[in-house]
Amino acid sequence: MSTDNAPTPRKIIIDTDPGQDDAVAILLALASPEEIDLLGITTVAGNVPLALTSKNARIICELVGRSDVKIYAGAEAPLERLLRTAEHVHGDTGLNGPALPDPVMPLQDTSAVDFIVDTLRREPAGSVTLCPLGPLTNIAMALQQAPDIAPRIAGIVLMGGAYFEVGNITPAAEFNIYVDPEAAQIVFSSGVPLTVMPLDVTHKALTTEPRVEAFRNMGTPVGRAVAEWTDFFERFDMEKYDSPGAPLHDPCVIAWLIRPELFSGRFINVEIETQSALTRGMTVADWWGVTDRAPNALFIGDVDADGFFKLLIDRIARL
Ligand SMILES: [Ca+2]
Repeated sequence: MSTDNAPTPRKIIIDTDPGQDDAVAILLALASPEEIDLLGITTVAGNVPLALTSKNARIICELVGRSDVKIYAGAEAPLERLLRTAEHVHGDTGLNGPALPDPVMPLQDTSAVDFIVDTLRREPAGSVTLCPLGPLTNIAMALQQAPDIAPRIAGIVLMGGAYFEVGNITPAAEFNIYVDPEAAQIVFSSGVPLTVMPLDVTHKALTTEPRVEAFRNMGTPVGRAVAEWTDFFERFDMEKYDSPGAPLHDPCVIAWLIRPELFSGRFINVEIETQSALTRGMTVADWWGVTDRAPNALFIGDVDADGFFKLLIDRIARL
């Protein structure tokens, strides 16, 4: 096959709080070198505290023999709030499910924020995409510390927020935005092109039994780990939502980079509620265009779930 017309893989940084669904997103990226050039992984406190998200990111990379991936620890707490975690969903380690060995690969000495800033200043403008899969603390800190990076970011493709599905951690707010709404406000007002994967779309990407079996039936350690991760957090979501499976939130971000045609949404204005005790962290999405506020985000609303899982299964099977 000629490589003359092969597109250059997109350079990305994954900012993450693993999390079983974060793990699947990272694996999808590592399994997709044609489309994705993973420059590094930055970790943030979210689903579990930073020490565990930083450990889990290394466990995930080592599971697939990728101890060469550079992993940078980031913020231990939100900008202005106490950390709220989600062990009730993800388990006490954040990565409950299969028994996996403690990692031996090191964390990098550089902080996550410095890595993000340095990378964006070093790489050609418009060539690096940020992929936040947790609270937006690191991204906001980078934008605050180095405002010059904003016009150099190709885009931010993030999992967070909700409109029609409203909240999962409070009646009004999705977890990632709720944990650090001030950081989210900085990101959503940054002027950087945003693509948002809210609960509205992730709740359509459910881990039904045949889909989980497809992972299990790969007969590989990675396929088995993905099935067991999914089994673990599925219990919580299936009971909560009375649904046939759990939403696989974070892989939607990486899948969009690889197969954007699987998704559809609207380019709209999205603002973050930071003041109200009742609706803190709500993504106020002008889906119906009832304000004059300028659009700032491609807010995804739908996904071809079968196509999404076919992509996931095809790619994870490579690992
Ligand atoms: Ca996450």
